[in-house]
Amino acid sequence: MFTFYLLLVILNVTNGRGYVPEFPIKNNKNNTSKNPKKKQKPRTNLPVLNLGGGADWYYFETNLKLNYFEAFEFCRKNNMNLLSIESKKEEVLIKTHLFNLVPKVTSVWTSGTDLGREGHYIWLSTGQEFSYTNWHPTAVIEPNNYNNSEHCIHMYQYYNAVDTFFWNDHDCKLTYNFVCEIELNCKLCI
Ligand SMILES: [Ca+2]
Ligand SMILES: [Ca+2]
Repeated sequence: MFTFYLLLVILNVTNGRGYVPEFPIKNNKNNTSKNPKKKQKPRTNLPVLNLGGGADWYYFETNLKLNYFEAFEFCRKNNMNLLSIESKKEEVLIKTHLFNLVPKVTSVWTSGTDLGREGHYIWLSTGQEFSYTNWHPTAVIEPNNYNNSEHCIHMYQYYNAVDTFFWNDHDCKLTYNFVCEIELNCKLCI
């Protein structure tokens, strides 16, 4: 048997083109590089919602209340990211669904923060600066960095109407419900 294998190796080396290992890439049916649709499915065991029918899927955690960092950790552990709100269109989708969860849920963490530099707000999930904002417009002007200790952005219902979820900077250690998301077309997401 050994002699047989030795003969095969010698034939490969001396067949005029040198030894060319032939990996089974061409015939590997599990190779999805030519099948991007297969990669487009959300890979999480949690029940995600395809709000708006686009490429973004969301998970609303309505029971567990965690601080900002724990919420971020929870989403990453489940192959998602803590919510980043990139447009008014996206926010309308989120708050319309949130309104259905009131009064059980009235406040959720987003990935927004200015922990790195005061007043420099980014979505930690993407590293991008805010391109759209919906700060709380009445009573106290937000973001106000109250007591110099508010650096994480949550979204909360001001009064009982669908369009009254606003943003506020708050103490990152407070515990709230939160929203995770999967943006399937997001090249910036971790
Ligand atoms: Ca988003
Ligand atoms: Ca505040």
